[in-house]
Amino acid sequence: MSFTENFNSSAKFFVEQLAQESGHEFQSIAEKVLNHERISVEDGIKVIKSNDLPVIGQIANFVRQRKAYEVALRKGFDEAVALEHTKTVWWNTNLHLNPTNICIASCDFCAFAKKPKDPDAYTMSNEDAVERVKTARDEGATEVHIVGGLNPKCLIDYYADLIRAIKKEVPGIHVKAFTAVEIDFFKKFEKNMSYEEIFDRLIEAGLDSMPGGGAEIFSRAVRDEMCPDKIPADKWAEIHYIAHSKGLKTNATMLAGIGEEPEERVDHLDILRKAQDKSLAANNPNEGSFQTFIPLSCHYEGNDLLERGVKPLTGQDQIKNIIVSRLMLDNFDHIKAYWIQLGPKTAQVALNMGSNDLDGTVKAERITFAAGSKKRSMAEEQLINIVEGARLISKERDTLYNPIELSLHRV
Ligand code: V47
Repeated sequence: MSFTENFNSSAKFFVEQLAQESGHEFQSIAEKVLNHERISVEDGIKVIKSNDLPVIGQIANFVRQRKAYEVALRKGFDEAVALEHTKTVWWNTNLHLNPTNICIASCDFCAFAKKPKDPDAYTMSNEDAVERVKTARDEGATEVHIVGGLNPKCLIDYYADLIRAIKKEVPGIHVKAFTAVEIDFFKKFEKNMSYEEIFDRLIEAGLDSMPGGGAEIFSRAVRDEMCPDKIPADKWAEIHYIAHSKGLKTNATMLAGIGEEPEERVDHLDILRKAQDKSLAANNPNEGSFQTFIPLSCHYEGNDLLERGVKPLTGQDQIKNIIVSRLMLDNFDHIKAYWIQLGPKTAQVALNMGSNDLDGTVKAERITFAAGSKKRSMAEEQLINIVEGARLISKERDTLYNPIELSLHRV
């Protein structure tokens, strides 16, 4: 029996109806979605430019439900569990660790980075960083998410030692670390090492997966204006491809609200969709590929973007970024509503508009906090309340989306 025969939801009925409404502006997108056909870049632009949230939100909600069902079956769960996953929102218990804020890059939106002589500049010692991970583990963390500034004093030796020390003291923790921008930075100082060798070294030290930062907006024009030092889209994608070939799961992000046009957001998603096609076709060990997409929303304290006339995202824009990413990224299993940047209430709305993940407890977020976010950590009960308030089922996961009760990383 097919998913659509077996699965009932108002989102499914809505999309089926819409697919028959000849003349409706979203009829052909509904038809494509029902038939598992990929929507085009032009379709994505139509969605992102629409203000009809109830319609596009229901289509994305249907896609979220169907994707959850298919992913569950692919992972070997039975039909009953797959149906439960159509109503499930995942979250994890995690720690964000930023070992250094010293950064030689100059990204106009970033309020976290400091120059070496800045009184607020810091670099953590190995012992200090490990202590933070130990404390987080004692509080239930299954993951440490490590990213830092581009600091010429914190290169591959510093980080390999750090990961090794973390794994020695806290063996059960999953280490998700380094953006593609950092991997490229390490390589610049290791002239004789290839990206492959950089990954081999870090994996040997204990690297388990990679986060999705540093993608910003792939558009060359916006990159040149906002973050000229950052590696271009093809390099970012190449580094993730190599990580995938090593059997790592990685994530991908898009930072919106930095002066880009809606079309440039859809192009960004198209680049990611093609990159994922390439990795999936490669049949990598451990299904090395992208796992989750996270639409980010720029915050403006500590930068001058608003003074320069950049238009901040509205709540509607934020939800549309969730919707369009769920519709465009048909080959990504998960779309994250990153509550730190959306705020708990918008994140809650996103859960019935395409997202199936909230990120986690996070504990000590610094990057968005430096730019003005109000909260940098959340208790598990609050995460559960957000999910249940959206009338969905809350489930704790590990980094690789194993339900916590089945996870090797369980505390
Ligand atoms: O790469 C920088 C962005 C990213 C600002 O992979 C800003 O699971 C908002 O990548 N306002 C870091 N955003 C965060 C990130 C992330 C977060 C959660 C989960 C995952 C994951 C990844 O934050 C940076 C940059 O794109 N950023 N400055 C700012 N002012």
